[in-house]
Amino acid sequence: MIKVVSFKICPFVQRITALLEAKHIPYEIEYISLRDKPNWFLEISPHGQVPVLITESGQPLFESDAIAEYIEDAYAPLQKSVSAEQRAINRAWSYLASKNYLVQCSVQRSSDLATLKERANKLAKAFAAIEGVLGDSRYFNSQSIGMVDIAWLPLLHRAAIIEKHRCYDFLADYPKLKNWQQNLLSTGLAERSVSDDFESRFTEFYLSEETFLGKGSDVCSSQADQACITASCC
Ligand SMILES: N[C@@H](CCC(=O)N[C@@H](CS)C(=O)NCC(=O)O)C(=O)O
Repeated sequence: MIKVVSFKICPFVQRITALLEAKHIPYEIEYISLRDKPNWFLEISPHGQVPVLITESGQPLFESDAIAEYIEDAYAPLQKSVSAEQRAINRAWSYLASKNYLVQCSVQRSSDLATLKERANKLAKAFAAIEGVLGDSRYFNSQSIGMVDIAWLPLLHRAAIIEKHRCYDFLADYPKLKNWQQNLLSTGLAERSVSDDFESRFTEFYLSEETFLGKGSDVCSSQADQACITASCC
């Protein structure tokens, strides 16, 4: 059986587990501490990062983009008859998501409003870009879930958790993205691709007393703050 080496709140891992879930591919998962990485992990992960996926034949794979492409190539494709051109387009929009995972993490960890605004601007560029190409279909330019949906799921899931716990919506300026987020979340893939305690682990880290978002009363104090954080006024 496939094995995924994981860290509970890692978005790169969630992209991989979401893809496995979407394709109904059985897998086991092993969580490790990134502060105290086991030797066996360092031997199979050249850069010491999760996710690592160990294939059914025992081959360790690293780098989430490569792992996602392996899962798509080695198992029945998520969407049938995707042309080479469309596959390249899908990969490009997927890379835009994965390049912004750490950006979103840094936004969420910002300790003050000025830092949060500066970092959120970068994330907003990616959101604005995809807003511009989303159509009226349920998922990314399709009525069925595809690779781009899976790549964007961690970003949209995390934005939803922040919105639920704080009156702060990273997607407020992007109606199509918001709609896409709701459609994706309604599949249940977000929950199925993380551990049962994901939300509490996530909020403990990103909505702690150390983060601006965690100091809820400051963020929620006025609608003006909310608008200013998300909009181009920043
Ligand atoms: N480019 C890597 C990034 C993965 C990554 O940054 N993973 C983080 C956890 S979310 C990690 O393992 N950090 C530990 C470290 O860098 O030492 C990928 O796409 O797989």
